This record gives sequence, structure tokens and C-alpha cells, in this order.
Amino acid sequence: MKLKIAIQKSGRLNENSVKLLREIGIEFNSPSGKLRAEALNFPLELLFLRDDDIPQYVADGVADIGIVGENVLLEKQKPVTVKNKLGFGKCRLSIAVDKSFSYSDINDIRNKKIATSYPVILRQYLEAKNIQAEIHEISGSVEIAPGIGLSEAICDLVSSGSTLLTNGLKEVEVVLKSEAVLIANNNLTVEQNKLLDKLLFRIEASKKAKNNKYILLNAPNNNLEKIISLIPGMKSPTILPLAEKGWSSVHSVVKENDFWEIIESLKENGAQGILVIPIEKMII
Ligand code: PRT
Ligand code: ZN
Repeated sequence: MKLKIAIQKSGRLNENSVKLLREIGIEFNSPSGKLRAEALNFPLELLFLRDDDIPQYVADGVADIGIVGENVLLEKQKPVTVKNKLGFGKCRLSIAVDKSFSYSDINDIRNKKIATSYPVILRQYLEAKNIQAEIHEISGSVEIAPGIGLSEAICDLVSSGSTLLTNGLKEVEVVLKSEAVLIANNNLTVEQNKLLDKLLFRIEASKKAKNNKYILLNAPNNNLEKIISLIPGMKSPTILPLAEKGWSSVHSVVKENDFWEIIESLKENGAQGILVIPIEKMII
């Protein structure tokens, strides 16, 4: 009894997919050019595939689970279940036009030609907005379409925006925000679901660890309560007396995003020697 996971063979999701599996303790030999690998310490087989094929393979049960971008998943429309968002491969699917195009709202692309590799998602978006436009499906190098006179607009993936910039385009509508997700076949057996739950538990622990930091600081005892209220931690912070009278060492956990918000208040309340340390795994 084992689980088969499909991940991208090469490309933008490959490295982070492999990294995630290693972070949750799955050991395997990275194959060069091979299509499959056996995990050494978990009943898991890895299949390395093109990202576009992953939803179909998971829907058919050739793979039981897979890692793929939401953009691909929504475009392919296969019956699979999304189990978890994975926090990497973040991008947006956006409509862009030539920077000289005077654009005020979506009505400006009514009846225009839009080149895209995502006709399904784009059609749904335009229909929901009641916009009639001509969708021109092309498989790659979408960003050059306006420059060569193929279309007046494009709908393509954007992350930093530099590709649009170098092609003289500007982003005008965000159609979809996307990140990598873990998908599963809809008909897994009870045993397969148990294995999947184990993996999901580990993924959660790894994701939480990334979003949280261990914080240690020295606090004057007269401001201890205020400082504790700023860093309440998982249950409550650990407080240890320092050798120097009137001072305590406070240990807690803070959300990475909150840290910069509270650092000033911590200092105002006399906190010193603040250390922020990455957490490897976190189970609440
Ligand atoms: O060979 P295979 O079919 O498996 O791979 P692929 O070439 O189809 O996909 P790949 O590896 O390019 O991307 C895989 C997935 O990564 C996508 O489906 C998205 O979910 C995610 N992702 C995240 C991105 C980007 N960011 C991204 N920036 N996919 C593509 N891009 C491209 C975009 O198409 C454009 O050409 O990068 C360019 C824009 O980048 P910026 O930074 O200049 O805006
Ligand atoms: Zn692809």
C-alpha cells in the first residue's frame, strides 16, 4: 500500500515541491532524467511530470495526489480535490495592454482580441463581467502578441512584472491569484487517505513553522505584563529569571508578519537583547 505523488519534472514548481517533501521528512534519491522515484522512508512514489498533465493524471488515478499551480488546475477543469495551499509558486493571471493604451476599466477591452494560454479561465472571467471579446489561444510567448499585431491585449501569468515591462505592456486587471496546491484523487481508499492525512499533518507543521519565529528577549520585571501581552505565544510565554535582579528572560513565538509591528512596542517597554530564531517544525 503506497501513495503516488505527481510533481513537476522541471520548471518553476519543481524545486519547491522537492524542498517541501524533504522538509516533511521524505527521503528519496533525486533522479536525473528519470520519471519516477521511490521514497526511502515513507510509502510514497514520486512521479515527475509536466505540470499541465498533473490534474488529468490525478483525476484518472495514475497519481493519487499532486502538486500543481491553481492556474493550471482551474484551466484544466479536472475533477480532483484541493487539499492544501502550499504557499509557493505565487503569481497572478492578469490582463495586460500596451502601455500607450488608455485604459480605464474592463469595458475598454470589449470586442478586442486577447491572446492567452488560459482561454477557459479568461472566458469565465469575461462572461462574469458581461464582456464580449475575442479570445485568441496561443501556447507560449504570449507577451509578444501585441507587439507583433496578433492581439490588443494579453492574459498571462505575472510575478515580478518585469516581463510585461520589457515588452512595453502594463497590467490592467488581475483575473486570478494563484499558488501551488496539493490536489488529490476523489476516490482514494481509506488506507490512502490515512497516508495522505499523515502528509498533510506534516505539511501543516512545516507551513506553520515558516510563518512563525521563536523570540527571546530580556525584559525588566516592572514591564513584564505589558511585554507578555505583546507576545502571548502558543499557550503563554516562558519566563525565566535572569541572574541580574529585576530582569527576566521571556521566550515565546511570534508570527513573522507581526514581528515588525510589535518590535517598536517591545523596545518602548524596555525589552533588550531581542533574538528572533527560525522554527523548524511546529505542532500545536
Ligand atoms: O514544462 P512544464 O509544462 O512542466 O512547465 P511550464 O513551462 O508550463 O511552467 P513553469 O515551470 O514556467 O511554471 C509552472 C507554474 O509556476 C505555473 O503554472 C504557475 O503556477 C507558477 N508560476 C509562478 C509561474 C510564474 N510564477 C511566472 N512568473 N509561471 C510562469 N511565470 C512566467 C509567466 O508566464 C511570464 O512569462 O514568468 C513570466 C513573468 O514573470 P515576471 O516575473 O517577469 O512577471
Ligand atoms: Zn506547463
